[in-house]
Amino acid sequence: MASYGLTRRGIKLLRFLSLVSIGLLIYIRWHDIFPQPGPPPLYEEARESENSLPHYNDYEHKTVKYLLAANHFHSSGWGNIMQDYVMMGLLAHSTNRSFVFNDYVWNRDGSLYSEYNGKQIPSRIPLSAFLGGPMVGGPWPAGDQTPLSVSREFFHKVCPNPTVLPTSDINTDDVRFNDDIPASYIFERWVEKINAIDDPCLMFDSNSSPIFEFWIYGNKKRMLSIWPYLSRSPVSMQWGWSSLVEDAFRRNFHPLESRMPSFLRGISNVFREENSSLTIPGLLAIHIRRGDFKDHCVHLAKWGADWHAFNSFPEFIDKFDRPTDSGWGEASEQTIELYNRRCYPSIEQIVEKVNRVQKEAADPLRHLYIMTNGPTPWVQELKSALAQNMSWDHITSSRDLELTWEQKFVAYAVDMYIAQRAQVFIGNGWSSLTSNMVMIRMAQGYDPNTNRFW
Ligand SMILES: Nc1nc2c(ncn2[C@@H]2O[C@H](COP(=O)(O)OP(=O)(O)O)[C@@H](O)[C@H]2O)c(=O)[nH]1
Ligand SMILES: *[C@@H]1O[C@H](CO)[C@@H](O)[C@H](O)[C@H]1NC(C)=O
Ligand SMILES: *[C@@H]1O[C@H](CO)[C@@H](O)[C@H](O)[C@H]1NC(C)=O
Ligand SMILES: *[C@@H]1O[C@H](CO)[C@@H](O)[C@H](O)[C@H]1NC(C)=O
Repeated sequence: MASYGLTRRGIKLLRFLSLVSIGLLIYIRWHDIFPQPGPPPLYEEARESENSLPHYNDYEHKTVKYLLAANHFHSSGWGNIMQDYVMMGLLAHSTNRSFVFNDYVWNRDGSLYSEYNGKQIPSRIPLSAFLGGPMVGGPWPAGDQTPLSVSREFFHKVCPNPTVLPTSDINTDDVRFNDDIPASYIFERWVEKINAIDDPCLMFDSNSSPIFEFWIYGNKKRMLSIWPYLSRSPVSMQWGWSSLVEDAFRRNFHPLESRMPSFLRGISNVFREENSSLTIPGLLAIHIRRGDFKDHCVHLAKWGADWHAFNSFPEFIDKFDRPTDSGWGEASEQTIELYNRRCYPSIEQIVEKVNRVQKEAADPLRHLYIMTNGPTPWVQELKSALAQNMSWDHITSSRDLELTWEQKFVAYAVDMYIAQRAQVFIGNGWSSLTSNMVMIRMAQGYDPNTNRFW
């Protein structure tokens, strides 16, 4: 080396420059591949693999019992869709039937694309673009003999003439609306009914209402009764996300753990292994609902709405005592103010809460992830307020994620995966998206004290 006249410092500089150029190459390549404006993706690869799962061969040649909840929610936010999938997965598993999974359907009219907020979106997305694990055909835990999940297409192939049940068989109006009928009662009646059916091919009528309708998830008195079943079920304990979602996380999140400049991130990401079931140490994830919640929170105040059941576990630190002066479309200024503080907090109120939670945390919180559907300029403002008030190694938000075209349309699942693994999570009590994450965190053994609310 000396013959080239390079000093030690020169060699170091050369090494650094070659690292930089590798980093730059990877960076440029990503930017070539990722932005792909055009029609929304159709997730052909995910669909292809859903329709050719390894157990299908075997299942075509023996009797396997199936349950298809063809009455699942559609045309709704993912939060509500996921609630239904959790409960139907639980029902199938509890009756020892193969869970038949279905797309996340936005539009049932058979179209490829729909319009939402002036933008094109896929009319349906295969469930395996969101989820991994047993819900989409992965193995149940060792020793669990429940048949594996299958796609709707496979079900129709092996079950050309299924028994079709209307849900009104058990979900009478009294069962649906009676505040004294807990979700566990409804669940147990369905387990009994399904267990008494011999036909391996069973589906709920696609024109029926879902068994658990949206209001029951917002009723802690009724819904928390399901917890003894749900908390011990591999459906929640083994809840997992797709490789599409995990990849997005891996690519964007390893930089959190390093102090590398952004153009070098590629190198650290490519070579890191990730254990997807572990807490991310030092990470505080905060869910800030914006957009439709501006009006929605006032509406909730006027109707005196309570938090979602799974945001209301009695052991949680943050609780919501419903004010008694609202209801039937009327609320005082004071009540609206109270709802907004918990449901649509200002930047100042967010800073105050995050500051308090950071101080109260058992272990230091050094990284902050802001999950939100808020507009980018507002998120920027929030980020600088949080950076000014507290000391963080990193602050990242949903708006900063680098996502592929396919990942863009499941971005909220990427956020949920991050929330699921955060050391501490602050959520919105009225959000179904928050409540799903809190429920999964509870099932997966996170300390209840790590689930906080505005
Ligand atoms: N990326 C992202 N999207 C969000 C977030 N919160 C809400 N959204 C979007 O808003 C919708 C919320 O509707 P839903 O899932 O029903 O949850 P809820 O309205 O909070 O009960 C989601 O499907 C997302 O499209 C977030 O933290 N990140
Ligand atoms: C569930 O069904 C499978 C056959 O599909 C059977 O082998 C297993 O023993 C059953 N499990 C229970 C708990 O009944
Ligand atoms: C991931 O962590 C869990 C919990 O500690 C552990 O059981 C599992 O074996 C780990 N998986 C891998 C691939 O290291
Ligand atoms: C941060 O905000 C909290 C609550 O609003 C306040 O009490 C504290 O003084 C602020 N700290 C700094 C350094 O600005």
